[in-house]
Amino acid sequence: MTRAHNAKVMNRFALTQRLVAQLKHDEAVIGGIGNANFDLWASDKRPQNFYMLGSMGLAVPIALGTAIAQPKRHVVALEGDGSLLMHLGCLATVAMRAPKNLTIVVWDNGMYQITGAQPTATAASADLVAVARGAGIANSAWAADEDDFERLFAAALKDGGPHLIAARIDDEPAVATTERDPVQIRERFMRGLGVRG
Ligand SMILES: Cc1ncc(C[n+]2csc(CCOP(=O)(O)OP(=O)(O)O)c2C)c(N)n1
Repeated sequence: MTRAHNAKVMNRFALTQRLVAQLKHDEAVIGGIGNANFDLWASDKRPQNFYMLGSMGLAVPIALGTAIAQPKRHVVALEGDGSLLMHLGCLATVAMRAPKNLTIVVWDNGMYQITGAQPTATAASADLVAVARGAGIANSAWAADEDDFERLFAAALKDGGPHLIAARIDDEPAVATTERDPVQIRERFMRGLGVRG
């Protein structure tokens, strides 16, 4: 079992591209505020992607609601460590509802990068995989390296969830910024999910 301190430090954009390349069935992907959704936007502008603007910690709650509303569709949440730390309670709710079609990916760079790289608690002592397991998400793991990340994500898409995959990442800034139009983002996502004509 890989632990936080011996997981390889990887790159968020490279991993996001690998993740998107595995999507084949119109899976929904919810990008959390800032870098998580910027790199998702840069990887592929799928209509099933949703880009959270403004508030931290909402990728998992939005993904949970989507997974419950559309149980046949796999739903992926991409969230930074700082944002997940702000909303840790959502992990316990995910475990309690236990949607089989939900995968959470945490990008852990140990900092609030986009607001000036202030350190988060994961830089000191918090281990988000241990937290997720404690909340009741048994299928929670650190990705040891890029290949392990791909393997864990493929297994999550195939096997019953919920799953949480944590990746240690470097401090490279995101490669692009998402369009800042919440109405467009919402409308495209709803069309992508087939709930708006
Ligand atoms: C509720 C809330 N508090 C504070 C902010 C300001 N803020 C925006 S992004 C961010 C840091 C996000 O950190 P993390 O999720 O770890 O992503 P990173 O920037 O490291 O990629 C902060 C503090 C906010 N947008 N919403």
